[in-house]
Amino acid sequence: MEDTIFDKILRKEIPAKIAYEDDDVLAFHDIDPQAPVHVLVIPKKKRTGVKTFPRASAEEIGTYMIAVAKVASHLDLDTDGYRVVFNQGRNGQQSVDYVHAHILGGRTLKWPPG
Ligand code: DGP
Repeated sequence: MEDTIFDKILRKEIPAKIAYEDDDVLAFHDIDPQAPVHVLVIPKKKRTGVKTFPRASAEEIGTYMIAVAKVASHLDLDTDGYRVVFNQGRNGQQSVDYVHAHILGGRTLKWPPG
């Protein structure tokens, strides 16, 4: 698997503003925020994208998704709400081949997305 910028952030080789960390995930603020709160959550066990999830266990993906919700809660977004986005592949505009959940909040978000 190709080494990505998120592998380097996880290894603390390059800096990021960490929002949350536990045994399973690392969450850090997006360098190009699209909302007042824009945090990326990556699993410590690397997966390149959502399309690999069918090859993972329900426990692995369940643990990851529960952690995404925990991070949103930790960011105090439960009351007003938020959006979770996964970009997958070229049409999804995925630019980093390390799976990451975008948590967007802090304002009313538009729908549909572009
Ligand atoms: P995506 O298009 O879904 O692959 O989103 C990748 C996101 O990663 C994008 O919103 C910008 C963010 N990003 C890229 N490089 C860095 C970085 O070095 N640090 C941080 N904090 N975010 C980054």
